[in-house]
Amino acid sequence: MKKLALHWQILLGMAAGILFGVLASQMGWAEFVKDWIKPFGTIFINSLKLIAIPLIVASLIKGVTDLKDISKLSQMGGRTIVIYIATTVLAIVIGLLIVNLIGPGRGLDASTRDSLLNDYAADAGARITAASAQRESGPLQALVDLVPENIVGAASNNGNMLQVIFFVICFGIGLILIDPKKAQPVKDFFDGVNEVVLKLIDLIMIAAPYGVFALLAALVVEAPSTDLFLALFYYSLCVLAGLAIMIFIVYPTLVKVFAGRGPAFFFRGISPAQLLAFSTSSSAATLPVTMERVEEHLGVDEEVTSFVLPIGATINMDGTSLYQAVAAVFIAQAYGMDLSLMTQLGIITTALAASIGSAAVPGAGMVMLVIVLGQAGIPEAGLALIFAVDRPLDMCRTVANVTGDATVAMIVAKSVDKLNDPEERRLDDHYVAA
Ligand code: DAS
Repeated sequence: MKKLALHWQILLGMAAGILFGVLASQMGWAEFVKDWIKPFGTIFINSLKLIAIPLIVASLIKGVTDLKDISKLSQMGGRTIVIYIATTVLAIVIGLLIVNLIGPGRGLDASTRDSLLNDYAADAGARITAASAQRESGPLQALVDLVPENIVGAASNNGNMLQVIFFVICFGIGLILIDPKKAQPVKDFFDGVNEVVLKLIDLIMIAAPYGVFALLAALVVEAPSTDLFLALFYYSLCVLAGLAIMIFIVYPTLVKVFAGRGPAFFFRGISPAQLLAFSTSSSAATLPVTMERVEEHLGVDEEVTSFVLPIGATINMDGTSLYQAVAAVFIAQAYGMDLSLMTQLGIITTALAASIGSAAVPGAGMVMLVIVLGQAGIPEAGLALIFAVDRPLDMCRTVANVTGDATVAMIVAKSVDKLNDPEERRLDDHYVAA
């Protein structure tokens, strides 16, 4: 029997996981799921995160040294950052339009609001502390944080991949500048590492359906009660509507107009990475698969993916920035505050900064939301209002983050004439070949 395409395998794993989670909740097997199923989901995510750093190092060195001259690096880098900022600002504006149009916070009744504030105040407090620690720094802190004092320490703190990327780009530039005879063995070594890592991704992805089964079964068992979703229904609807506009309208349009590829081709290529982003809520864990899909199935040359995608996974979070804009205005509405146009325009810059600063791990977007709230004078305790539904929304905004990165990679590749016709090889055959 012909093997199912990878995205169908993952979808099957997700559906089975959700069904088993519901059954486990009904049958009182929650402890069993937590002790004997959830660990396999954790192992799956950790194996993807484990492979992310070696992949970034090997592919980025290959990508930078293949550029041959540094001017192309700065040209591609500049273009990438500009497009990333443009798509993030667009996402925030879409979020602000939707949340002002629907006004979800105005409908929240006071008793629900107060019970949410009480129930989740402790958790919100912890997040506020975490974020305010990050906020204490000066205006140039982000620049200072770029340069690690210790590369091993930077590589181990996977929330801050930018330091690894910064070091590897410097290393690649150094390789371009030295005697080619001396550089070649180093380049060959990293080419080999790159091939090994890509093969390891194939092997890890064989476990994908089982990994997402475990992740979603555990998630369903641990999900908060449904009445909280009803209380925050309109708020969740605003976030999901905005994310859907980005994922199903904005990105396919950008890919069609600026990369000349149709929506069917785009979604068929990127869907396994989107499903993984949904299941793991982590752009960092999904990055190895995003890179494989964008390279092998969307035709983007490795010179571009190795540069654009690792940076995108850390600083380009369109889904997160849209969510932060909606959440900030929702909380203000719930407190009966009317934000002026100037304050809302200010939210555009703070949500842009907060999404750039958000690490590519689950829940990072909500931690950084405190910066947006603080700047707009919105009570930070309001974080407690949205805590209950954050995880499902995190899953969806991570899909938008990953889809946005793939979109920009295709646009940049097209603009530097590095968008090839992808090999006929379908991913599932490729994985089977592993
Ligand atoms: N989960 C984050 C990511 O990995 C996004 C977020 O928390 O908003 O992209």
